[in-house]
Amino acid sequence: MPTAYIGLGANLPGPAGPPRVTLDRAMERLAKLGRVTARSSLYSTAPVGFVEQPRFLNAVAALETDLAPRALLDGLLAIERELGRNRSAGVPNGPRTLDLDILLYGDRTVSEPGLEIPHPRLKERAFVLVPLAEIAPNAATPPNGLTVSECLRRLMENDPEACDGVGKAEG
Ligand code: PH2
Ligand code: MG
Ligand code: MG
Repeated sequence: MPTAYIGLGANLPGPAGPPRVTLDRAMERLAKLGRVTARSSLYSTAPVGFVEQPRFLNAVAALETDLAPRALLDGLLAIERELGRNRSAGVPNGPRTLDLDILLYGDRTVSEPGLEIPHPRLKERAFVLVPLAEIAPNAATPPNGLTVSECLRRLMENDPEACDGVGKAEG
């Protein structure tokens, strides 16, 4: 069964409560889409892309799943909606109650409308690579097979400040 790596992010309160509670609930819901085999620590991260918004909480989960990529995406979007995601408020990269992204799906690449795997910005984003490297440093990233820790090392080489806004959340 393939392992998918799911990125979780939140920086607004939702119906479940503050971002930390939303991420906990999201982890519970993920277990209905497969078997959660690892979850990273929670990280407090400076917003990237659109900076005038609250800091995010980010994490990554490993999910062994029978669901095909598109069905997995549908399941993730349903969890986002259940936990208060409102896409009509849409500032690109703006604040959200919950964002669930497929980062990797085994060694597959997928390029379809609305579904790009690996996540197209995976290698640029310390808020994703740091928690992913915590649980899966040796996972290979298609198409060239670079490991996650190698991607993080390259990001740090190109931008030594990339990880400055990323730290483990307290508590
Ligand atoms: N998500 C974004 C845009 N910017 N910044 C941080 N720190 N964490 C995120 O999850 C995040 C972001 C779009 O999905
Ligand atoms: Mg995202
Ligand atoms: Mg998303």
